[in-house]
Amino acid sequence: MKATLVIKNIDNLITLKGENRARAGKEVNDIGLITNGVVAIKDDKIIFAGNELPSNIEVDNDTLIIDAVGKTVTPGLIDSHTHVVHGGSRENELAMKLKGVSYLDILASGGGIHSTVKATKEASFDELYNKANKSLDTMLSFGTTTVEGKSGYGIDDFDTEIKQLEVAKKLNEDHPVDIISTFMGAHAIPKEFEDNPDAFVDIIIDKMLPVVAEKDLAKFCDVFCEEGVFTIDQSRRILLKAKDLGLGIKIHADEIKPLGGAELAAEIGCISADHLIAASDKGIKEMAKKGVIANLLPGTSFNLQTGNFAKARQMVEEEVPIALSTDYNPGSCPTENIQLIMSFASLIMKLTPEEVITAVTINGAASLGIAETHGSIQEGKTADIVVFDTPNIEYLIYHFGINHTNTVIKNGKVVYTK
Ligand code: IZC
Ligand code: ZN
Repeated sequence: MKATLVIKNIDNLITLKGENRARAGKEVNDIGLITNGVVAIKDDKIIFAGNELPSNIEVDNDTLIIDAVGKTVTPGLIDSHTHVVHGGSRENELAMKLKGVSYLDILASGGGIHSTVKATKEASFDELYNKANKSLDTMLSFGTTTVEGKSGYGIDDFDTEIKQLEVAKKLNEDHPVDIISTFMGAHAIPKEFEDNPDAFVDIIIDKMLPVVAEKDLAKFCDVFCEEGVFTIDQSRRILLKAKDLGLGIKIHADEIKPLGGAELAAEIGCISADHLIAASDKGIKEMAKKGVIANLLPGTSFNLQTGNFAKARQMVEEEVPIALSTDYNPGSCPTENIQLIMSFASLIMKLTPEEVITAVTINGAASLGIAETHGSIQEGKTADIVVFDTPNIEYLIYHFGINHTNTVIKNGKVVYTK
């Protein structure tokens, strides 16, 4: 078999070798580290990862060779919670936030998500496409090879919800980074439904979700379950309908107020519950029991300026599998930089480098239902790989705030070099 690409002399090759599923608890300590490693790729698949190329793998003049001496190689990073397709920006909220006005107060007064809804409605398909395309370029430069992207800036304007999902679909076809779409019409209560939010929930259930499922516009459905947004009961109704229609289900749970979102995620079988800053001890235990992935977003905690972060160590002790994402959005986490999130996860939430790397690779893949094909460097899996210009993963996390990416390989092709 002839290799099309070989990465050789890798100081630290982090394979995440093991079963194609989310990892939790102590098993996360084993990230499949190989020193002085080599990876061989044929077309878009990994054909070998280990110490010495076996004799049945041929290398000739057409094989691209990358020398990774002094470098660290990981699976392509997976950013499994973003709101990447949106119009406008919200830096106008900064002055208010600095004065102590909270995220939920800004939302309740008609700003926040509502201002992005307006900007997204007003933006053309091409404007949304070009803006998100630029963000994907930035994400790729930081080592992200797959992102999840949510709708939710049309809310009751279903055409805008569909426009967002179609932009994501086109970008998935055109851009090297894969986008997996989530329908999130239940992102805010539209002003017209303030006195009767259940009527909007009915519209999502009866009018929107069936179309999203029928047109195959999204793989997942998500709800912003939060005080002043969607209640536990409303979230349950929406997500159960989505599940019925064959969509995977996710939830923005206990981000700010402890409503019991973690418990609901366990009850109805969400693949992930995201944020969890205010999750209860009981909710964490129930998530562990059901294997719900905790998708933690420390960049959002940082941006909300409350000083509250998810109880990541407790979740690890309870054996909840953990993913980590940027939550890239214009309001509560305007950054595409997953490496910064990895540093926050370790320096603030006290996750170990092994826990962090697992969270942004195989566990991120599992939270998107793609662990069979993505998230680890193993024979037969998709060749999505990052070469970092760092001697080890500790350095990648500890030397924070800069871009350590040297080379990104997507589907077996070099798509970014420094
Ligand atoms: O635009 O504020 N938390 N949704 C829930 C967001 C943040 C995105 C936004
Ligand atoms: Zn979010």
